[in-house]
Amino acid sequence: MKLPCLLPFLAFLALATITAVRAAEGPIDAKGPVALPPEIAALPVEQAVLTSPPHVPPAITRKTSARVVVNLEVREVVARLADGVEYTFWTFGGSVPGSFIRIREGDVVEFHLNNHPSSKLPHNIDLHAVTGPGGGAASTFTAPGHSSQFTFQALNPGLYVYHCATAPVPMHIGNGMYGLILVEPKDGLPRVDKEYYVMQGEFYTTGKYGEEGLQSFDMAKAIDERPPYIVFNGSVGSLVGDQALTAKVGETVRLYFGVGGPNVTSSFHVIGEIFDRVYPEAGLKFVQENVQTTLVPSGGATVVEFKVDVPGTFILVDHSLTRAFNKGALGMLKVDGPANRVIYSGKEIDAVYLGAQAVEGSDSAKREVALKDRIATEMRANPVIAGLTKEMQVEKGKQVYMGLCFACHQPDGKGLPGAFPALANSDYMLADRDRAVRTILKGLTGPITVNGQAINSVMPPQEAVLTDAQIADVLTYVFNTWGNKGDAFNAAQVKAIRNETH
Ligand code: HEC
Ligand SMILES: [Cu+2]
Repeated sequence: MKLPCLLPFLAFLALATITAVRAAEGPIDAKGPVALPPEIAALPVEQAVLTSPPHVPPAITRKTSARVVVNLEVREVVARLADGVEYTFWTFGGSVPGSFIRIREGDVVEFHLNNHPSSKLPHNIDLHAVTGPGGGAASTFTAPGHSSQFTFQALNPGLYVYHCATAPVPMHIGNGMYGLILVEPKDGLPRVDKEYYVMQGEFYTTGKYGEEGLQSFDMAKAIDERPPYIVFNGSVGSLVGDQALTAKVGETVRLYFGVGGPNVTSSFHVIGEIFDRVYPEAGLKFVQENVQTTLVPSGGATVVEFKVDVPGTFILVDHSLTRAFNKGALGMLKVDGPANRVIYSGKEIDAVYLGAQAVEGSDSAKREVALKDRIATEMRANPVIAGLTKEMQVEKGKQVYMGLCFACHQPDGKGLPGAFPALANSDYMLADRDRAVRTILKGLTGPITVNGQAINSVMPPQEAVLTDAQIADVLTYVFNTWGNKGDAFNAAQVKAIRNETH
């Protein structure tokens, strides 16, 4: 279903919501600020600090209540969902999840929901921290270019989800309208070294996972609960590489983790760590210790704490693992610092193991390769497209290289003396293109000389790991990087060598 054809439907539902709210609450016309009792009117007023994920506002140090003013802006923004994939997110504060709000038990919150004039739709907010109709939704239905205000007192400490509750609610949540609000207990939380904000949510795109271009919301997939994407912090890769969470050995890390949904629960786990403490379901009264995986419901949250004892990369996942490895629910925590060989030895032995040689592709995968070959042949006839294709292959090949080859040949292609030969300016590689293809497919053993350096080692075969296209891409990359120059490789060439008999 495309957005334009949904609009009349939405307008109808919006009207239906207004009508429903009117029925439940009387007229929704703003009544003007409620006269506050003197003890509340006398509270000191402060502006809430809001942060976008993965950041968390500073801990609250005051020991008494305040009147906290929250200004949250709804914006509809086009942003990256995955590489080459864009999505029109509806956001609280411009990010998915929305801005993190931090208040203290007993605070009186003056909440302003501002809907940006460029928004196409009305929105509201249901904060699970609110005691009152709709968690605030009944008082915050806000048209584009309007602002609503209501006031609530935070009675219960805990970490709470907030979300848009405008019809159709699953669509508003499914487009990214959720976030967390922390109500700190009166005595505060124990001190930790690092705090981070992570939320899981799924996206029901019309296209399948990875299908490029601007994607829109697919209501049928949402009803069937078949999301192509299940991600942390609003996109695939939001917490990997340069954007990974960080900590130092010896530090204690606290994660505020929530699930926006709209439907899918999370088996939240950090690979290589044990949660020293979990506040189950994010009530802040009871602590469970030594937990491997904690279940977080849709529209729910948890708080986990752990000390990081050894350096390395720890992987945040939904332990329903195809969600992590095939749909995006994967993040990283990079820990720096000295190793502790007693707690974790590191790799003790590395022996050569040559795995299964070739894996049969499915019929349709083969057909896809054949079709891609035909398209490639057609495109090579066009010099402009051929030039662009090569550039694209270099980019795709770089991803293959950085996911696999770099570990041995190094990111700069210079190799490691005595262990891994150079690919940058390699006379050996550049001299024979077919041999380069064969090296990747079948591996390479025995003595060779690269730029005058003798080497006699083992390169594992990649024919079971990489497709013909990936091999063509990675070779196009290494033949056109670090000063190397050469033509593009194509999948047909690789395929011919893959099938050659000796
Ligand atoms: C596990 C380590 C390892 C990985 C991963 C690896 N190689 Fe190699 N590669 C080697 C070693 C070792 C040699 C030398 C083999 C020998 O001594 O006969 C080599 C040789 C080569 C050569 C020929 C020698 C030269 O320097 O020109 C090329 C080309 C090459 N590798 C490319 C790649 C590409 C591209 C990838 C990724 C698809 C890759 N390798 C992945 C270890 C590796
Ligand atoms: Cu909304």
